[in-house]
Amino acid sequence: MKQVLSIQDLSCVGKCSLTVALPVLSAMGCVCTPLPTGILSSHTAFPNPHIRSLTEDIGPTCRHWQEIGASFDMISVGYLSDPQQANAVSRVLDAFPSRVVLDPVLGDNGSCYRGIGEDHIAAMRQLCQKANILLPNVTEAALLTGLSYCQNAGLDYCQNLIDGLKVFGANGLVITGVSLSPDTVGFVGWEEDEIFSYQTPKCPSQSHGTGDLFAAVLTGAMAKGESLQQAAKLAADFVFRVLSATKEPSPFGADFEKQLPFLWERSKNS
Ligand code: PXL
Repeated sequence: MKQVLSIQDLSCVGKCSLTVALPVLSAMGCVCTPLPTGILSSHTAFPNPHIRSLTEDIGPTCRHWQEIGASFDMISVGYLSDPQQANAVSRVLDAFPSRVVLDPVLGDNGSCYRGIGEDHIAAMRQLCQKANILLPNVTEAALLTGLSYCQNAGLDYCQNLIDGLKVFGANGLVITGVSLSPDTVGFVGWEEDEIFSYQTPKCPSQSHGTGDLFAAVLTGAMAKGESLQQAAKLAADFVFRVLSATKEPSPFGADFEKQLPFLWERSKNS
């Protein structure tokens, strides 16, 4: 089975990060090894979460993995609990060479998530240089490149974001949350000098954690041999199904569980 290392937080309340990556990757027939960057009582859209950063534990954990011969086909990186963590994560990527999908979790809808400041953005820029695939939303692409945020991102604006992101050296980019017409949402990507895009109908209920669902599906599909474009399309189709079946937009997260059989069906032969 394909081995995926998922480096991001464990937020206990509010489905996101590891609490969605683990079930999604299992449903895709991959083994998901979690490396929690921190444990939070909830994600940061709830006020005043209790946060324990696990920066100090990352090095010893990886040294043990090296002793026992662990290895990974793909590594997915998401939310960091503090900016200093970027160095520790960078060393993990050096210790376990494999393809790296980095979702530079910094913000959404034009603003930073609670607790994310300039030092965090600078640290994420450093880490971006270690990624094969970058997976920002429009807000994160703007924060990383220094371009101003534009809510109604058209293809020209996305092209500017892509040009700015190419500087980090990844060989593939997917910008999520791009609405190319009033009733649709999806992604614009770049790989091997080709720009590609894909849209699904926009659902009234936007929910927390959908970027993390997208990242998990994309990583699992690539681990199983799909191209970046095909993997991103499967991720967008999955998020659309999840949001279509989610009754209420909620910080507690989207109801992805009932859609896991779709992923199993789509992944079982690859
Ligand atoms: O879904 C992105 C995310 C991940 N992890 C934590 C978050 C957020 C977004 O708010 O707070 C802890």
